[in-house]
Amino acid sequence: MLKTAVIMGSDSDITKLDPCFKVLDKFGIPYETRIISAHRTPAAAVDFASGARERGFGVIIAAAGKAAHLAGFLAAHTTLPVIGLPVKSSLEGIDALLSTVQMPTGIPVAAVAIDGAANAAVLAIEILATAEPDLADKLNLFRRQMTDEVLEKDRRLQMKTPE
Ligand code: RP5
Repeated sequence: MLKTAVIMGSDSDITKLDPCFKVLDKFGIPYETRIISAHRTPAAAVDFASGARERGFGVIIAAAGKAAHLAGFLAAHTTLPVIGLPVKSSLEGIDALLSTVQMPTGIPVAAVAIDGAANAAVLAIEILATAEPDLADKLNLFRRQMTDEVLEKDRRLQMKTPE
């Protein structure tokens, strides 16, 4: 299976990525994690993105806050799909969200919600699953479990609520 790269702009982002790691682990996805900054280590960002496909990566998750250029900067140096994860670090994360999604035509970044780390992982898995039928089966099971959980919560609520 192709690997997933999880890149964060600063070590201060790492706790925000816990839900992402949890989902990747749950699905048995091979991944590598790096701290690479579009602003503080731009050469490393170019090096990583430009060589990522040859090194066996299929998708890149890029988490950054503030003027979050990491996802876009990586996307500029690879044709792998890049998922931007805007981190709430200042201005409620709106700065990072807009910096992540407002990409020029031809260099897209697929963005998830502010601090939406779990969904970044789910989206990465959905991308990988286009070439991995077993992974698609696991995603279907994951969806069914979510559905069952909500139905069960609703059933319990109905039992508590007087008619
Ligand atoms: C971004 O600026 C990082 O991704 C982080 O979310 C934010 C603050 O970084 P530090 O100043 O804490 O290193 O580049």
